[in-house]
Amino acid sequence: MRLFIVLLAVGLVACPGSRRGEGMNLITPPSRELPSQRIKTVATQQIQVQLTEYEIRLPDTLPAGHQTLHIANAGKLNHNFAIEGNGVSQKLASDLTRGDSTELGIDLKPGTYVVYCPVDKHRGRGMERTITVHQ
Ligand SMILES: [Cu+2]
Repeated sequence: MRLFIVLLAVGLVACPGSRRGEGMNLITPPSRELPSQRIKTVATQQIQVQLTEYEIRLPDTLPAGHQTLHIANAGKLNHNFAIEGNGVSQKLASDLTRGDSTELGIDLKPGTYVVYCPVDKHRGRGMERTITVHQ
């Protein structure tokens, strides 16, 4: 932002100096491209998680930051979703029944996390994954 203001100020100052204003047309376009390229990095993502017997489907790697997990029970039994690691320990307040879905907001820091289903013995039957959060 500061760079943008400086370039804009230079463009305004340079304009009266050049008699026909042609110099300003050369300077202005680059100063507009810089800020718009930076805005692209700000994005809200929703990560899809599917729970079935006996598997948790979600990406192996997730980006750091505040993420929203959309968690759906795509199986027949009741399932839940827990995530632990890097000081995080969260799970859904209530189990998801068949066909049910919910959202879980979570702040992720870079590192390794374990996600699993805490219902009955589902974790030992395959509902456990290790995921990596990258910068
Ligand atoms: Cu389960």
